[in-house]
Amino acid sequence: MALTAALRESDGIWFGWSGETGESHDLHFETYEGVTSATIDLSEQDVDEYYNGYANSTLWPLFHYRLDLAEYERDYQGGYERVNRIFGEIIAPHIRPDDLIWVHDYHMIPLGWILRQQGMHNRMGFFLHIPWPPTRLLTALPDHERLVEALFAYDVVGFQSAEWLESFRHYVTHEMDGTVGDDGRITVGARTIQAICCPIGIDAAEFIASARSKAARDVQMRVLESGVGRSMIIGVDRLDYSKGLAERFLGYERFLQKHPDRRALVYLLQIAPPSRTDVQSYQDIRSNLDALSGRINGAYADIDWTPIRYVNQGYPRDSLAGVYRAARIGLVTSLRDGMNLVAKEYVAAQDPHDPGVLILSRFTGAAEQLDGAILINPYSAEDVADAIAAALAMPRPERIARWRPMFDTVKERDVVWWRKRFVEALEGS
Ligand code: ADQ
Repeated sequence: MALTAALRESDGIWFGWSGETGESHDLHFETYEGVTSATIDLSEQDVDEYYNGYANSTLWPLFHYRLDLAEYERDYQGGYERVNRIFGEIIAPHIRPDDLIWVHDYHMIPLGWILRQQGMHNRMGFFLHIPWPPTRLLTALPDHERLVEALFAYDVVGFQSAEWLESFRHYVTHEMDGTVGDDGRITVGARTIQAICCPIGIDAAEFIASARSKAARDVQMRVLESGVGRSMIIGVDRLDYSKGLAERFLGYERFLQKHPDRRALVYLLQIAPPSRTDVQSYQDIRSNLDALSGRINGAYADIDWTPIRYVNQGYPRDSLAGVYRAARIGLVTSLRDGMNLVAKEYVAAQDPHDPGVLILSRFTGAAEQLDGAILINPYSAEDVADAIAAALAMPRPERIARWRPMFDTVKERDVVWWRKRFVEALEGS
């Protein structure tokens, strides 16, 4: 979504995995709403080793500080490098000498290096959507040097927050004998690259318009009517252990314990569609949350009140906008998150005259930008419970005073701002 407008304007091509399995690596071209995509299928072994394996069972947990969940298998690493090589060899003949190449996320770190090996001299950039881990965690990855060295094939490397950029610089200066110049450029050996902080935004104009659409208003009314005057707390996340969903439920439970008089005045709507269901740790989180929500509802529910409404499906964007607008509190408890766009969507969807309160984990990239939120430590159930109590009691003038600057940031630093900032750096201007 973030790249659609950029690709349309620059007549660019989106290249990647089709999401399908198949034995041939033929390129399929497709044009939809002015954007051309070129995709290939991957074999089952590729998907196991590369996508479910190295990308989502090794790099994702490690980069989200979950060393306990990271799995190291040589086959996974081999699959990751093999599939990146396949991507590189297939796309190389379609690249013109003056094309800008923008590679996205942890699945594709070595792609730039592979393209350089094919003789490409194009300007190439890489953007990491997830956190960059502290050096001492990253060094637990076998062959971490090889992975980071591959990033030096790019001209520009972008991070979501100043914290992730700082961790990257720390690694480069401590593990690679690199130097950071006064202009922020990083040199290792003969290569100098630009590493920048470039926080991603949402399509704010579109989201604000969605929140005012008839579809959103209908959903907002439906939600408000079903809540019969109770304040709603909203959580929207892919079912992923990095999102701190168990911590969210436990923090909310602590609030219910501490404030018996306010119990029936509030409820939590958690929307969490399953993701990466072939990976064991994702199956575990699902059963853990089913049990936890069942236990909390069993312990506190009354004949006319259910404390947690837990929904495992996706919704269209305008419906989500209506749900956000109906919520008195937006609750984001990620244990680590590169950015967290849900926080920005929640802010964009609010009624300017009566906005809700954003409670935001300090461990998200978004926390660097949204300081009008109540910032919390999601590992502390007390902290989450106190924030819920404070948000429910917050008078309207304070809610507006906190929300307004966040709204301005979400609007100004939107997806267009993000894309321009990165592409300008990539063009070398
Ligand atoms: P994600 O981990 O997927 O993204 P996030 O930034 O919150 O996390 O984006 C999720 C998106 O999915 C939001 O736009 C949200 O509206 C949508 N979504 C979630 N549940 C939904 C549902 N039930 N129905 C419909 N839509 C739903 C990764 C990184 C983040 C980073 C983004 C972008 O992990 O840290 O912010 O990339 O760079």
